Amino acid sequence: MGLEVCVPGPFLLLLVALCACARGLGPEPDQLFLPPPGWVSLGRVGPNELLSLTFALKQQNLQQLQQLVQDVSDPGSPRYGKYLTLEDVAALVRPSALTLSTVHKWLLAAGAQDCQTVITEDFLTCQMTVQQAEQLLPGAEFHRFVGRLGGGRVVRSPRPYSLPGALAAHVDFVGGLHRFPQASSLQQRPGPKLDVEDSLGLHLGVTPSVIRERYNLTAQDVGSGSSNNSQACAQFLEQYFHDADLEEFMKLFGKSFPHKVSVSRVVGQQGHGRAGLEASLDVQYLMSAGANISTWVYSSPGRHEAQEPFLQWLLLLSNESSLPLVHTVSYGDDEDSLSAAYLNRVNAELMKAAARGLTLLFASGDSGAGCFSGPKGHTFRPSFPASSPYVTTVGGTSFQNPFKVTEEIVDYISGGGFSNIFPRPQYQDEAVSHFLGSSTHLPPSQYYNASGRAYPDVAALSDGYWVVSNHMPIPWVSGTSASTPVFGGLLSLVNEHRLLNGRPPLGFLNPRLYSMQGSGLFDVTQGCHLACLDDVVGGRGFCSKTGWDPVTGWGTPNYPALLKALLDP
Ligand SMILES: *[C@@H]1O[C@H](CO)[C@@H](O)[C@H](O)[C@H]1NC(C)=O
Ligand SMILES: *[C@@H]1O[C@H](CO)[C@@H](O)[C@H](O)[C@H]1NC(C)=O
Ligand SMILES: *[C@@H]1O[C@H](CO)[C@@H](O)[C@H](O)[C@H]1NC(C)=O
Ligand SMILES: *[C@@H]1O[C@H](CO)[C@@H](O)[C@H](O)[C@H]1NC(C)=O
Ligand SMILES: CC(=O)N[C@H]1CO[C@H](CO)[C@@H](O)[C@@H]1O
Repeated sequence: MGLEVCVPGPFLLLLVALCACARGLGPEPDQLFLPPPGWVSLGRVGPNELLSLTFALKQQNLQQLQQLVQDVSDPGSPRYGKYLTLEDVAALVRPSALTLSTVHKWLLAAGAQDCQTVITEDFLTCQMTVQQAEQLLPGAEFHRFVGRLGGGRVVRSPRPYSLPGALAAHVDFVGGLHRFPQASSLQQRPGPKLDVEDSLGLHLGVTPSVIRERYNLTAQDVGSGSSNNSQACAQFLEQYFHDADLEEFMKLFGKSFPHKVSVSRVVGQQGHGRAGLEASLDVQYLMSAGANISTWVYSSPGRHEAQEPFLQWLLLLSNESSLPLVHTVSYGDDEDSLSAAYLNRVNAELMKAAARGLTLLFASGDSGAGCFSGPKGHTFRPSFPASSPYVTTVGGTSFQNPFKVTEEIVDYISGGGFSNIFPRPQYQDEAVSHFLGSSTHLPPSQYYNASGRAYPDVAALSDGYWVVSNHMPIPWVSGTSASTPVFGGLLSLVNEHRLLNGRPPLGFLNPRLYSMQGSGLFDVTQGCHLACLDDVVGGRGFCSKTGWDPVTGWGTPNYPALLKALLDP
């Protein structure tokens, strides 16, 4: 049975078409449901095994929410900083009584047990047997898959599901059927060659003191402990950090600035396995940049085999009234692998967070402009949620001289480009038009959709980090998952000053960021990122230039100047 999932594209499309005629189209006909390379089917799951599926219920008043987000995030608006509470958001978006009762009745009749909701009532997570789930969602067929190197097991359906016609208007999508957890793209790159002739003022890779020196932080630029400030990073499948690694990291690299040596709160479940490089990096650098600030870690390993860890994190956000102000996330998927229903709903969730004044930072990805080989040839390949207009996306840079604290240039892996789904938001209209109109070597226009949301918004160093993982200091770790917690930590320091001055936290940064036109940031103007290795673009995507560009955004933080630009109002 497992082999069936490996049949190539055209046959699968036919299969989708057949299922669609027979059963009525499901909410996600465009969702990729092939396992990514490395995942192998262990066959069908027994009918009596228990599953936990997540139902995304249709929300209300999204237009109104969108307007509110615009108002509370625009420093020129009288509503700037007047954020909504989770309860306010719930009152706005909560599904209609008809939606709630229709979905509840449907699930009850199918024998679903133990359904859990969230404060906004727009998600339900229910337990049921495989047999009940396959009856509830005609077309679905649950298989167990095992991931690369035996890491991770999930239950997913390699066939599309559908919903009874009467439910279509009430359910956006069902989570836990098709999307596979993403592996981290962080890598250890070979270190550059050191020329020992001139060893004066050299460093051997990026450490907290190198970060703090480059971004102009003094030892006094840390959290004071006298505000309710806090920050968080999120970990997904099989990624755990160890307290002992954090302690050792701070012993080795944290001598020059006051900091905390432990995480304030872990939300969700940390597994007991080996530490993950990604998780270790995120925690260690968030707590070194946003030093002495209370730090939470969200750990969503996918408690049940049918859960989507990223979706679980979104549910946690909607189920907790008091949350850290800044969140950094290194998760991303190819936009083209996700259904429109899923993309739009996740975007609405990110909008909910923006309305509450949460700052969400996402890594821009580690494949430059990316590459998709479609029927009409190659195109670039945007990544999501990096391409959402409601998050701040962080790209990556390298030192011009890898052994010195110098000017930064593009790190060629830095993710960037244009969404094929989300149109260009108004806040970046001027910056993006200027880039497109003044760039002298744009890639051919068929490679990207110039009318889409362009990213990243900002950048920070992403190359050559030291990380302690499983008691081992590891050098030359690289990826935009390094730049993201660094930028997040600095924004937490800005929030610290804002809170102490009686200002609201920064919230969704982009409208304000683009109106600043790059003040408080070091512009990165040298280098291009990678893309399709074909003759047309010659392996190159976009190139950075003066001002905003889709490789490093507005540039990297100059903390004292950034603080000044972001302190008032
Ligand atoms: C939301 O929080 C409540 C109260 O803590 C809990 O009972 C419920 O299970 C949570 N919902 C989900 C989907 O986990
Ligand atoms: C910050 O760093 C840059 C480059 O290292 C330097 O030119 C500048 O004077 C520093 N200070 C401020 C306040 O910007
Ligand atoms: C660091 O935070 C603690 C409280 O968590 C506070 O007592 C201390 O003064 C802070 N250190 C500095 C240098 O502000
Ligand atoms: C380009 O992006 C817009 C949204 O920004 C979308 O409506 C349009 O369909 C896209 N065009 C192509 C050819 O994908
Ligand atoms: C997000 C966060 O850290 N909130 C804290 C604010 O302060 C109250 C009272 O001390 C805590 O209960 C919250 O957890």
